[in-house]
Amino acid sequence: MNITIVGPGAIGSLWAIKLLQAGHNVSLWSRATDTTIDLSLDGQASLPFSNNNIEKLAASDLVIFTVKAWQVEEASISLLPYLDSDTILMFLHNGMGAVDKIATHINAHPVILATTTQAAFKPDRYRVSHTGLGQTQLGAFNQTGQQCTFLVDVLDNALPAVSWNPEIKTALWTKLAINCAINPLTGLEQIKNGALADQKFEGVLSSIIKELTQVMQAKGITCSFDELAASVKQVIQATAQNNSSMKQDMFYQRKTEVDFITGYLIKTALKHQIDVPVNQKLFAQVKEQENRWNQQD
Ligand code: KPL
Repeated sequence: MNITIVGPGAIGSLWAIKLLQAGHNVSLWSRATDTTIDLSLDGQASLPFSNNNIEKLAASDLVIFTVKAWQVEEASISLLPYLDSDTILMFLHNGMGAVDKIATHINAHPVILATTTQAAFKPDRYRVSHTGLGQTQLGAFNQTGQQCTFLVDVLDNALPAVSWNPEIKTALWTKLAINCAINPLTGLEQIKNGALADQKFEGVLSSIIKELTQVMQAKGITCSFDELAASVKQVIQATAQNNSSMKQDMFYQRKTEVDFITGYLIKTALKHQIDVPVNQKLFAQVKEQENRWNQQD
């Protein structure tokens, strides 16, 4: 297939290399002005990718957006004029709500939502480390997206395990819950994910998860406090050595994804008239820091 990866950060670069190695024509679209970008995975020989090539973009059968949630709107709308309506658009990022915002612009295309537990790290622009094996789930955002189940084979062949989830919203909400529990706390405290296993975080984590359970149940998602708490605990253990994406963004004083993580939870809670004071407080604390950096610029 002809595939373009938009936003080759750690996860995007990992997919780019794996898809190229699986025999696909893969190109990149990024903020860098270089026409070629060399990427090397886990110390292997570098592979050259063309970057920001309009002909390759226009010939894409599949465009995978691995930009941050807050970049989805700008990144996708600017590229749509170059794409055929049968080009499949796939979105893979933390948080929820970003794709809903652009639904009317993209609905002519088959659209796929994805979530992954693959872990990758990019120490610099050219090197990628695959730091944890995980699973990727795909699901349809719209009706034509439902005809794209064949993508499971394409992607699984390149970077297993990939599966189709007819209830992708449930998987996205579960990942959102994990991010609501881990990201703001690790960002504000500047600690690794594993530090949240300390007893001193038990109370706050339990309150975050209680609020999440209420909102998810109001949305019709089948889940219980115990199940969510077990998932959060499992991810804290499995990613104990990780610096969460929000910890890194806050360390480098970059814009975070909090609007699409805790912010999305708060918006949904409001619609269902559910109080989420603990998540609200964490949201306000992260936003306060973001606003402070903006004022410094
Ligand atoms: O998705 C993550 C993130 O850092 O954004 C988790 C699952 C918390 C792993 O670090």
